[in-house]
Amino acid sequence: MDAEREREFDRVVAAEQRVEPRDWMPDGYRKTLIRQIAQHAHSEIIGMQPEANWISRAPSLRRKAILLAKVQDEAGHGLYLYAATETLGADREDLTTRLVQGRQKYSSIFNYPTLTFADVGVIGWLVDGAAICNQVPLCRTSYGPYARAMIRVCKEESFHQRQGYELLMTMMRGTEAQRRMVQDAVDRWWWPSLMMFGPPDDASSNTERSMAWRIKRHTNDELRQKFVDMTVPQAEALGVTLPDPELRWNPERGHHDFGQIDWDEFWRVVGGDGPCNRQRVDHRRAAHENGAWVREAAAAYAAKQARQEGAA
Ligand code: BYC
Repeated sequence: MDAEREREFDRVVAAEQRVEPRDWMPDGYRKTLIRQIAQHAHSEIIGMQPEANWISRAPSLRRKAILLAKVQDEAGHGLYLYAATETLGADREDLTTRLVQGRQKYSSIFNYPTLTFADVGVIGWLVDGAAICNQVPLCRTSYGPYARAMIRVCKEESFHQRQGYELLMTMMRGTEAQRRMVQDAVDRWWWPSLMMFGPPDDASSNTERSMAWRIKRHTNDELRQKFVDMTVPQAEALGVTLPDPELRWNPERGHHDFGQIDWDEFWRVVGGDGPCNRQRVDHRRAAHENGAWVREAAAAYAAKQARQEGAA
């Protein structure tokens, strides 16, 4: 029976159809999806912190409104993604507990500090740019609820990226001090942005299996290369220098070559020892604890509604 169901699952995946929550799926497929989608959801929620740091200090009402809307979008993305994990049988409370206990990962990128307002622009341009590169192919991922969530997430991420680029363009047309601020932010965020795509293919434990299941549609190195190729002309248009002396066009490969990424730094940050890991997780834990009364009130209200509907 299982062999028959597995054949049907393989057929659906090979035919580029979607696997849906009620369909049979191998345990490993379900576990991999829960791992990846939960990490992705955690990244969206933790990712609210570095930018929210600047909401109260945004330089104008317009920039404050834009930043507020963007950070709210990230919360929405986290919620769609947690909802997608629930369709696989995961429990949201359990996932949050694993995150705050350091038993589940979130993206390395959000463990770096946002030191100036230019960081808001650079996060939009580079971090959201990298996120788009990684997530557009996930609109074709084999699991239906994840693929559908990604379509909306990517539309919103495109706005985020454009707001970052527009912010930086504005600063680059400003004073010399503003231009220096932008360049300093680019210098600090470039390498961590390249690390977002994950370890090199030969050190990526999950890629082969995830590609076979069509959860991932490209390898980490393929997407990283695509991001570099896409970003170089944008940096030129902006008038900033990407901090890599080895970055240059390679006509034979038809791609840009780039320097060696500091993988020791990556693994340190992923392992919990980056500049802001402790602060990010502590803040998340405190927000969860402080929000307990909201969850209790919502549950009490839902129970009351159910009682009233039962009595009617
Ligand atoms: N940070 O076998 P691999 C966003 C872990 S964007 C931390 O290649 P996989 C946002 C990996 O989990 C950011 N950990 O893994 C943007 C694995 O450990 P486990 C979130 C990382 O899953 C703007 C181990 O290293 N995006 O949210 O095949 C504003 C070996 O890696 C990282 C997504 O999550 C990293 N950078 O490939 C606000 C997109 N990279 O789990 C928010 C969906 C790797 O075996 N996720 N690790 O213990 C993916 O596409 C894939 O999960 C990845 C990694 C490409 C990230």
